[in-house]
Amino acid sequence: MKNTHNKSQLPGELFLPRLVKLGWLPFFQQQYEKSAADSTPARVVGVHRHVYSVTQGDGVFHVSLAGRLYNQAGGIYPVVGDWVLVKEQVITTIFTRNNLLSRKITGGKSGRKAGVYDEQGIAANLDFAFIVCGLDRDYNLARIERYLTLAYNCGIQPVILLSKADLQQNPEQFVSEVEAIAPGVPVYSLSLYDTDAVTAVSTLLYPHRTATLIGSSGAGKSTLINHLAGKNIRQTQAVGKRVGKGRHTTTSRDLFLLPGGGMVIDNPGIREIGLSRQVTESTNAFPDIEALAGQCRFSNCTHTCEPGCRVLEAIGTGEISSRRLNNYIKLNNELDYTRERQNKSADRVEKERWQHISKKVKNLKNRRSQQWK
Ligand SMILES: Nc1nc2c(ncn2[C@@H]2O[C@H](COP(=O)(O)OP(=O)(O)OP(=O)(O)O)[C@@H](O)[C@H]2O)c(=O)[nH]1
Ligand SMILES: [Mg+2]
Ligand SMILES: [Zn+2]
Repeated sequence: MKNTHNKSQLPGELFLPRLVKLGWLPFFQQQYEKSAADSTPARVVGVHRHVYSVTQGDGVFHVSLAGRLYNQAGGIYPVVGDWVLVKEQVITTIFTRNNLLSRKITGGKSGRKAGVYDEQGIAANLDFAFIVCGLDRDYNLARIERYLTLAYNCGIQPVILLSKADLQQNPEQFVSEVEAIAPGVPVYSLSLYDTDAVTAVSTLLYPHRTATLIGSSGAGKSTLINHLAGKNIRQTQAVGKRVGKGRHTTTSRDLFLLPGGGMVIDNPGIREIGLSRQVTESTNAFPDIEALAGQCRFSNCTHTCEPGCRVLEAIGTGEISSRRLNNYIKLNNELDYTRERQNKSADRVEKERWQHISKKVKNLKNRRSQQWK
């Protein structure tokens, strides 16, 4: 590494302001002060198999990961946005993260055993998760709710960006619809042709906040990054031209410093948004349903058929749509399932699931045969 600042130089006039511009916080400073004197902090801006791009604010350096970290249980790998300590071109420490946006990748795909899942880190130490959703065929309320659940379960503030607003005559109508399903979440509509909206988004990041952009492939994430950066730093591609395996134009995760301050992380489009719960006491993506659920007659109400269910009552009056309730139940079942998996062996959960299903089928058969008697 070009810079070999030692610890005594760190609070120095040159080095510290550079790190602060990259999102350095007292939380990391405290960790740094407890670390070995001969290594220097840097932020990870790119991950490419076994090579990591890091910066200290003046250019990008390529470094590798210490074998000791590879060999720790399950391997501990840096993700984009991580703060690390570097010594002689090797990452020796990954600082404890402020937060980590991660998703579950379920089994049955890419050669993984069915039912077994992995946790995939997307980005770390974030101020916002920008959920990008196009106002074209991409527009889907249930998917937005899923992204919100993902962000909240990782303890990250979501912001919803409705891109391609120029394709709609009345984009404000979509903003209102999304605001209704995302209470308290900022919602913006954006377009290639509207610089004001891009400026509004960039002020969220000022002076040194970090956001990661998540959304489907073709939603316009890289296009927005180019607009925020004021130049074409990312390749973009028309949705219609994406064929076969090359559907994702962006294939790597990279962090960019914006000219006006702040940082953005571009990601490949996400196809599978497996939910993971990291923080237990988080804001929920469904505060309206949760508030009503607290008033149901039974504390363990499933809001499917119980008498005195306040949620079903709200469905009846149109206060809440049945689409939203179905998605709430679905996402919660998924979270319960993954949480159970964390506590029990995979085989046991699977066995219990099948026992539960066969019991249900048996009950159904009994009920049917009684009906015919
Ligand atoms: N009409 C219109 N098209 C847009 C807008 N923003 C992006 N697009 C187009 O949408 C297509 C996809 O944009 P990208 O920025 O490559 O999408 P992406 O989300 O980065 O996709 P991946 O990298 O595959 O995840 C491109 O052809 C863009 O020109 C917009 O505001 N209006
Ligand atoms: Mg892209
Ligand atoms: Zn209920």
